[in-house]
Amino acid sequence: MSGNQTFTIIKPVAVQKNYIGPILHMITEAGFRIKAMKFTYLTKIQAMEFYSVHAGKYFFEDLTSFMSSGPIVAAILEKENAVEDYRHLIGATDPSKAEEGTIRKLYAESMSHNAVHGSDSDENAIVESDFFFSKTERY
Ligand code: DGI
Repeated sequence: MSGNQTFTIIKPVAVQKNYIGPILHMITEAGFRIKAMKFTYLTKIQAMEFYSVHAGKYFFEDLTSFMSSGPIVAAILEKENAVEDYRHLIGATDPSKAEEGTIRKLYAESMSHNAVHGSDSDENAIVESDFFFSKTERY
């Protein structure tokens, strides 16, 4: 994978509220191309592995329970400067601090139910994409 890709998850609460369409629309309108995508879910153990960097933090139990509470959409997105531009499109982790027009400002409920995930570095984009997608599942 090149540095032009990032990885995203549409989180359980956003899927449950029928925001998949509007969120994907914002993603494609912003110029990202979808290179891989699946409707899937995380078990509790998989959620703990995916977010292992946060193990031991006070919100880890809530975070991993939430992320394994229902279906999600996982996707690999491509665009020049993908990681940084996607972090800008999704907005701050805490939606009350997210800029107007960002995905989290529009569709997130709270810090822990913040609608979407976006990789925070090129390295993590690779690790996270590999967590969900095999070679044959990518274009
Ligand atoms: O990359 P982000 O999702 O913006 O943020 P992150 O990687 O620092 O944290 C991953 C997720 O963990 C985040 O989307 C929501 C949750 N989280 C992070 N910090 C806090 C938190 N949840 C609560 N309740 N409180 C926090 O301080």
